Amino acid sequence: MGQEALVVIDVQNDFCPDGSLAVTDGHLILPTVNDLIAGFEHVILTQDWHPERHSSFASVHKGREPFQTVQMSYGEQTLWPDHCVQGTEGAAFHASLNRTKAELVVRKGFRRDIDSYSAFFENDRATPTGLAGYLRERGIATLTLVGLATDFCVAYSALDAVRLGFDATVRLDACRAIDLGGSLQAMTERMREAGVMLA
Ligand code: VGL
Ligand code: ZN
Repeated sequence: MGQEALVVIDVQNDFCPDGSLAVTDGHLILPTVNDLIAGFEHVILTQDWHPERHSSFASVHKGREPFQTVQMSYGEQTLWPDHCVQGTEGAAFHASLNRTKAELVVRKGFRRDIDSYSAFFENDRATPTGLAGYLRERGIATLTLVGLATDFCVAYSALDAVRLGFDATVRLDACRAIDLGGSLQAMTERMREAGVMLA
């Protein structure tokens, strides 16, 4: 079965109340996430890390508003408020997140022309972040995923994890969703169908 790791997705200020892409009650997961961190031998964090004027920001698309979708070279892309800009307070981890034990921080979304929801692949579903190779080299085969947001970065990461042959469990009590047009239910179903364990 190999080793197990906890993957903590995007617990950053911009996804918490008062952040620019606030996830309702996002901060409420912190006690549970910190308890899980304490119990895992291996902990990996991801950090959404966009350059200014990133192509996923509605502000760079004339006449478009946040939460609309546009067609990109790699497919459909939801447009977001500016968020998690490299080096800003919004991109920093929430102050209550216990990151002492983190063995790896995966930054993603740092290429201006492509977004990256998943911890494994950018939104073209083909450009790897390097996480799969890192886990395999370290003999880590079983993942528990938590964080923000359930229906975007957590779900895409979990779907890629099972596609790549990892065992993946999402702890829904340690996640919160954006829920855009039914995306929470849709992505929960996709995860279940794909063999992601939901706990
Ligand atoms: C996320 C939208 C845009 C997430 C990141 O962490 O779920 N969602 N960037
Ligand atoms: Zn983002």
